[in-house]
Amino acid sequence: MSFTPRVFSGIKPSGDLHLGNYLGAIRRFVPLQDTHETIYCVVDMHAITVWQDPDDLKRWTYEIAAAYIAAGLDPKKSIIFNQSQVVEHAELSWIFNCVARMGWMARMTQFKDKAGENSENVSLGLFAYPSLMAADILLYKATAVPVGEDQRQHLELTRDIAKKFNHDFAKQIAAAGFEDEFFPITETLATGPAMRVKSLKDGAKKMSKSEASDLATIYMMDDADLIAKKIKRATSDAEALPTEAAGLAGRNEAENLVGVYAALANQSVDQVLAEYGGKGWGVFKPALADLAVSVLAPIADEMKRLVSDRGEMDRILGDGAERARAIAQPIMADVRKLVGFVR
Ligand code: AQP
Repeated sequence: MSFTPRVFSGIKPSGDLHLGNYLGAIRRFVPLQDTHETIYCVVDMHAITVWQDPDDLKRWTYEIAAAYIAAGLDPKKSIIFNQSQVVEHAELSWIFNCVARMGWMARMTQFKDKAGENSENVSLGLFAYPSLMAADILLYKATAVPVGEDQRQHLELTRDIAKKFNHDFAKQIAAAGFEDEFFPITETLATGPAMRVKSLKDGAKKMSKSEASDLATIYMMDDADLIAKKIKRATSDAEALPTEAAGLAGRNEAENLVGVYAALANQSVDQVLAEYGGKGWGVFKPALADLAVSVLAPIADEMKRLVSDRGEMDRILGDGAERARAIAQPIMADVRKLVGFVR
């Protein structure tokens, strides 16, 4: 069956946006709006799977929508909205809760990481998170999802849910005149450098909104001095940079910083090492700081301008939600019929 090439992705308003969100997700959203129908969501319902202060939730929702636009998304081309404005996300997620298996969810490494020792005491929503994510994507029959490396396992689960739904309701799908598949088997777009940006303080951990140490994370709204300070103090090692990518093996922190440089400069890791191989951190870190500031500062300035105009942001999110509903509602109507709900 052929599906309209359609991209969906989202970011949750659970903290200040950081360089990992930018390189792993937002930056890669932009070129897709010229080749696909694109839907970019601020997934506020995901954010509340852990406690969020309601004022912070609102502020971060506006900030993420502003970052999308400041990074180059055009709200006329891309649909930009916040998830809770389209109630069908919740409805489809409930149906998927009844399709997905407990064992599938229990295997999710992100749940294990976030729940830690405390798994009896976290919200039921945190456990069911991947089912809501599958609903976000399949509500629009999205064929591709750009995400960072950490989301790969959740995308595999989305495909498992789509396959099981297509299989469980195969008779009804055929009777309704659909070809063999109702939901597409969505592709994960997660290739290139900096798909997993690491903490500046620990090359084994990913950079994250919920990191305790402020120096470990470069935030989109950091000013130039702070970015330079964080990069200068980033953990590195005693050796000079290698001349080829293979020389980064086993050097987590070096691999991370070179990968970030490559992504920010739109170069390959080998190109970066052709320039900096043999040089020390005293040369590389200031160059990386200058590059990071030159890319991030204009985005931060535009984000600040946009968030100060709440009226305009509400208009953009409201318009996006209306366009999202226009795609989602007919698909949801089909799902209800397939499942056997009477209306
Ligand atoms: N460190 C990262 N490197 C590359 N990509 C990343 N992403 C997140 N961190 C990195 C990508 O950003 C998108 C949005 O992520 P999210 O906010 O919805 O969830 P997350 O992955 O759980 O992000 P955080 O920052 O770690 O948030 P908290 O700490 O609140 O859980 C996704 O495409 C993700 O891959």
